[in-house]
Amino acid sequence: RNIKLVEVRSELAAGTRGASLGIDALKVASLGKKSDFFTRFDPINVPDANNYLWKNNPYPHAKYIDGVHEVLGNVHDTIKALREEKKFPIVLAGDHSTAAGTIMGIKAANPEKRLGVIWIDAHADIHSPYTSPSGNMHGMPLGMCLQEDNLENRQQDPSAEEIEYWEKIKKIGGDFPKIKASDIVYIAVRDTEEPENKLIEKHGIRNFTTQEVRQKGITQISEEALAILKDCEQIYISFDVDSMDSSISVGTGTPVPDGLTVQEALKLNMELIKDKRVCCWEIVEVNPTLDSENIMAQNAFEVLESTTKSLVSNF
Ligand code: DIR
Ligand code: MN
Ligand code: MN
Ligand code: MN
Repeated sequence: RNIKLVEVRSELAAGTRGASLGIDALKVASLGKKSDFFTRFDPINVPDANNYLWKNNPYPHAKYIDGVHEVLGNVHDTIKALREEKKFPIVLAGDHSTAAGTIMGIKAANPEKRLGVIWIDAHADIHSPYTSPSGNMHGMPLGMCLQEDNLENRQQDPSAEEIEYWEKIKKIGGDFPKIKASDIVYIAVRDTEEPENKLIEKHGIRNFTTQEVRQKGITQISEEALAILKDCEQIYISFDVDSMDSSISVGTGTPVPDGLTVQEALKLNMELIKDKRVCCWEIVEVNPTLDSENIMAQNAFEVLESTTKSLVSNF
């Protein structure tokens, strides 16, 4: 595969500051492990909009939505261009909202191809400004791609300006749903809110729990996950490092217990990425400011390096 490394120093959409430093923490981790991983790539840097952090932010139900809109547009443009060149983007990002830009770019490059998503995360990230309890937009990327407001389970009252930006974001890459809810597979999701649960139930979105991963083993879980996406012609894998257990996931904004071990996460990604339909892989939410020993980045780097090696035979 023709890999292109993409760096997105996003952080506006996380609840805790510092995720934009995650990429550099991964690089520090690679040096500690004496790995030549980063010397092999000439990465593309997607412009962030972190200057919005110092602007007035009057959007409590969709925090920094003006800046998030700008970053997602940039991510979309980059990923679309790479996919048109048949490149395989490996995306290193900060907060998880960027995954929506990635999905929109993949879809825009090949609108006729049905796109499946494997979402490895402690969280379902399927909120909208009408349902999010926090207003943090890293909890909304799948809602953006589905063009799903989930008004039946409305709990918030976003302003006209917030809604205007939300409508613009959902249209990046074209005014249509980029994926079908039934083409989402969750792995290790274990911290959701009620409006999300209702949507997951309504669409019958499958979640493979940590316990199920452990019981059935990586090979079987991968087979089952890919079988759910059997009618999809391309697959995107999104790896939020908080899918890993909170004992490992110190350096991330929202750690949750009962998650995957590093070995489980690593083997899972290595196995899934072997499917020829997988066309993009993304790792997000490393935040070294929460982690004096840089443990999170070291573990995340192991997953990144092993998964990339699994993608190319002669690494
Ligand atoms: C929570 C946390 N569901 C929210 N989401 C996170 O604020 O929407 N996603 N941390 O990664
Ligand atoms: Mn996430
Ligand atoms: Mn998460
Ligand atoms: Mn409110």
